[in-house]
Amino acid sequence: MANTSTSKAEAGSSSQVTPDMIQTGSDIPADWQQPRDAFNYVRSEVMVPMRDGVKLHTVIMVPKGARDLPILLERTPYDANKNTSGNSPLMGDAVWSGNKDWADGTWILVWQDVRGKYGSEGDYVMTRPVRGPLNPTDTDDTTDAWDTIDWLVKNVPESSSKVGMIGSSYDGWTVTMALLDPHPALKVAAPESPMIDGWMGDDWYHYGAFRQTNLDYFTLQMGVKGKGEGVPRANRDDYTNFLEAGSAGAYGEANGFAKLPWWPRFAAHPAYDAFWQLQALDKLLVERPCTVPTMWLQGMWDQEDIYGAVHAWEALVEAGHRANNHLVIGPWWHSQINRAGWHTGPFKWPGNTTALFRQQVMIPWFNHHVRGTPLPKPLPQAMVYNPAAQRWDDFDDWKPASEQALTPLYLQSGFGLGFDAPTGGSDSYVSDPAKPVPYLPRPIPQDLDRWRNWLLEDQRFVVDRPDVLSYVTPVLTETVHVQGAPIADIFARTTGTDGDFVVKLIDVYPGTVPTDPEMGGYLFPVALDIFRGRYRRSFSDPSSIPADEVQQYKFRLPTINHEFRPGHRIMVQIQSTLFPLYDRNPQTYVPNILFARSDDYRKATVTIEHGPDARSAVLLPLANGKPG
Ligand code: PG9
Repeated sequence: MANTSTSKAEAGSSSQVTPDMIQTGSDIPADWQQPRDAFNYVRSEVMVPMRDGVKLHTVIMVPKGARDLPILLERTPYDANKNTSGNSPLMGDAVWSGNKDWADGTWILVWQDVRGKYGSEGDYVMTRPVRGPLNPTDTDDTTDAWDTIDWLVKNVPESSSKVGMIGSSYDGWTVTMALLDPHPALKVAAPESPMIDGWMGDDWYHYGAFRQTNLDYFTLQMGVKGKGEGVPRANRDDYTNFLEAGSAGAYGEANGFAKLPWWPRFAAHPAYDAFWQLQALDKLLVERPCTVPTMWLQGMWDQEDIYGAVHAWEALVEAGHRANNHLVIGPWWHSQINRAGWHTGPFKWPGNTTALFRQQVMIPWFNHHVRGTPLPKPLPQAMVYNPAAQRWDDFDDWKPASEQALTPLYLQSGFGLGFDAPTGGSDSYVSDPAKPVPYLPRPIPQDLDRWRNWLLEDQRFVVDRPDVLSYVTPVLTETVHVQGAPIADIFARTTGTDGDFVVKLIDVYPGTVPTDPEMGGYLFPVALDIFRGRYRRSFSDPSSIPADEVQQYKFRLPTINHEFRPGHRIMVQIQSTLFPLYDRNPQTYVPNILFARSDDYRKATVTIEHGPDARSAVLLPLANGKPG
């Protein structure tokens, strides 16, 4: 009984509602801050005013107790908060991988959203052209960088008033824009895989062939102010998705592109007209050269912006500005410099190539220019990784492609390849737009890892296709070292009135590689690119191809530093499609391939000539001259 009465008393008090139990407003307070006393940095978000009154969202991380520190600035369309949102008390843990080495307490780190994206005010314009004919406003990313640096050096008391800029891809483009009229406080810069010319060889086109898988980027970037969605897919295999859509234009318009202002502006300029010419940053850099020490950096297998850094550097060198411009080509895919660099495609490197480069070369060089600290060794004019030797090669005499001496490696009868001039012959294939050659083994889902590594894909997956011609040397008895940009020089006939040419320079590994068994027989494409035939005479004025007449297709392949070793062979592959990355050429001449109709796509017989008057070749810049 005693037990029962106790329970009743307890039940009575616990069933009573007391005032502290009742919450009347929201459980989320108007303003709450996590205590940050233990943090080793102070993070703030500010709206920095530009000259036209528009304010740009800027995140600043200052190491606690900092005095007289340089500022590292990155301007991005990809969300300044995203790179700095880690909630760790340690600055190095709070930032993304690309900044960890910089977050050691010796730099003030600043990220800014470009105009119109994420937290920034104003209108967003895709890679906003410089002020001038394409941009009638008073601002561009050159003035925005200038105004930002001006504000930072006046308003961040812990700063030494010296600024460095880094950033990859679009962010490399913003670094390059800053260099067109640099603020005096900008002391050093590294455009990493910058987008320099969107038509010639970076994100949108390669020599006029449209990179249609980038259509996702249109909706991701311009669908909403923040992060948009890519284009929805009905099939797991993009080969099917793009084939079923027909043209790239039909694909875009089926997915609501007509309402994106950039689409009609973009789609009306398939050729290299003023729209593209006036945005080409290599040309603008030469018109407005600066003295800021600059490291032009890119990946050797940069699947997005393989053209930009090397062409910007070459243009500046050709114009006499070698002294303050350096070139770095690392063994990396696009933007890998900001991630781990232990391996790339099938290659395992002797160490973390990106971290070692950042820690041993890049950051000491930045420190030298903002703090005057001595360099462990001077930065060479060019550092180009040598993948076969697995080491960096340093050059103080690396030549722009225009100054290269070239040795032809000729296509020969019987699908041979060699340094002796061919005696004659030709080979044909049927290019069928209904069965284009895939750029990766199918299925081709949206897979970041496969996309990043596609330029290193083993080409055995296409070697047996009848529409892929493969020419190969005998087994090499001495090293053939290609140092520079190979040039494809192809003489061909087609039964169509337009057509594309894809040329791949391939290192054929021996059948077995005891030290690395997975490389046995690997067909490693050391340099490849695509060229749209209508532009063979002029990039700005396309012309139809006269059916069945031999024409020359001459175009530059990506820059390499590759040793073809004894026991290996060299192969050249030629084909007409690289799908669905590149849109299909209908092979009948139409005004704008983006809007080709289904009955424009026709089979064509393509004939590759090998001499004596039409000697197709790949012209090689050889480090040690012609072998033999
Ligand atoms: N390659 C991307 C891009 C740069 C500029 C314009 C469009 C796309 C990027 O990675 O930022």
